[in-house]
Amino acid sequence: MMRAAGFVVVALGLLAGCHPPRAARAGLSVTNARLVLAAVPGHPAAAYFTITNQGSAPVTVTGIEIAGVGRSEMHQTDGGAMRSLPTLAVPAGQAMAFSPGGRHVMAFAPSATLRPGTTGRITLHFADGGRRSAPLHIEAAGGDDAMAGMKM
Ligand SMILES: [Cu+2]
Repeated sequence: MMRAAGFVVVALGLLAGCHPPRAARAGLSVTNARLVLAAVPGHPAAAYFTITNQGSAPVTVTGIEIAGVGRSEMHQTDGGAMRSLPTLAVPAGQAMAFSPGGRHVMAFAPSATLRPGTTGRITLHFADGGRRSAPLHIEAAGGDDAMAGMKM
């Protein structure tokens, strides 16, 4: 019984492609983080940033937390639709961008205290239990609503 359980854990680890990422977080940076509010107050906002992993091991982002937001999810846009990204692996030596039309963080129930021109905070959670925070620039909705036309 113990052996079977151990095998399952190892197999899941291989499937997820995860190595112990603890040491790698030293080389992690989160840059250019911004939250674009929806044109309609209270509608989901979209957050974008770039994560760079200059460590020697891959890291896996397992969740996003944004101060003043009810719930944040990582999404991937595919054509006109989007799907949930439960986790995101960032290989060693690589940068991954969240940008309009691609990966984004959907921020549900943004508080009215998140005003354009102010700076908030975004926190990334990693598979090893670690976290990394960065300043988050709050922006008004531009001409193109990032979420407009998207089908869940
Ligand atoms: Cu989305």
